[in-house]
Amino acid sequence: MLISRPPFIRPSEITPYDCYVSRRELLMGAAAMGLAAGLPSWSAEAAAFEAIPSPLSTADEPTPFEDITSYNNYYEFGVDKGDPAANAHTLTTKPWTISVDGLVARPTEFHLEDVLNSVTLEERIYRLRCVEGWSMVIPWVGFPLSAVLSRVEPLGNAKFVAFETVLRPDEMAGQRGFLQALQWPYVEGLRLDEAMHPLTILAVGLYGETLPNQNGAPIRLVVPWKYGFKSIKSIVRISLVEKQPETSWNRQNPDEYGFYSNVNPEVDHPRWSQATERPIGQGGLFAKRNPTLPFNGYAEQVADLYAGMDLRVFY
Ligand SMILES: Nc1nc2c(c(=O)[nH]1)N[C@H]1C(S)=C(S)[C@@H](COP(=O)(O)O)O[C@H]1N2
Ligand SMILES: [Mo]
Repeated sequence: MLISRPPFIRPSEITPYDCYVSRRELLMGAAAMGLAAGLPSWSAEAAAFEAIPSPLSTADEPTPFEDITSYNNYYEFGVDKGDPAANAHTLTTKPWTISVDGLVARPTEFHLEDVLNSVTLEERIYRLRCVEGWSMVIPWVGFPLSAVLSRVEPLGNAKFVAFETVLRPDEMAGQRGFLQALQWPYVEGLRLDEAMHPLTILAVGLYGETLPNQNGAPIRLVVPWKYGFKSIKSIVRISLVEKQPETSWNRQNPDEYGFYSNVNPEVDHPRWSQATERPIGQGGLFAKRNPTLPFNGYAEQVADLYAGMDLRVFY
């Protein structure tokens, strides 16, 4: 079962969304009174996810849980939007270790549980905007990537951060066989200042629950001002490097996908416009399209990172 629920409510009586809303209200009230740390756990599994609501969240209404967990991109489990929900249960996510290495004073292999015990989990409601023209608003549970990076002490010559997804063809159907959609493992990268930005998080849950496998369990990146494909899933390695690292989609199709991948309504994808987006979970294919905002609505916080750069060249 992907979802843990309070033990005293039968699963048939609630949806995860109802559960989330009531717990969120409880936490909001508790956070306002400075009490969040003292709340009772709902269950052993959910105990880690008494996340404190973050002021960095958008005020937009979250996309329904069912849509967030059934309309996915995770090519290790197939190329259709429904494939990850159908196939990703084959990935073992416990135990899980993440190597943080490269140009750092203290290269470390972290056990995920140890990381979770040492950080404050926050609920961050961020917009995920996909290059194919759809968007979702997702209540992630996570913590700043900077919390992990500062622990390994990046050296002065570290300029970029490279990320790697697990390589496990035995457990990932899309990594087996003849026709490979991408080169494995899936890799991504950020400039060090982008990686250290407070909006950049590692997510371990959504809607207050453990991250479902199809959404990148047990730990995935979320960079809210960039297109969804930068948000690499099921991370096992984070390396501090001097040169701009390779990224999966750029390697596959460099004309369509650049290293920066900032959401930019003024720069079209070569095959379609990026000016509007279709919100998932609001009336299907007939939903009203919304105008796409520069940096996905986070311009005030992140535009400075790109001062003086021509974002048509660095797309
Ligand atoms: N390892 C891995 N990470 C990945 C992908 C992938 O295929 N493999 N797809 C990316 C793309 S294209 C998108 S839009 C987002 C989708 O995240 P979601 O399924 O949680 O909405 O994950 C990104 N991270
Ligand atoms: Mo995507």
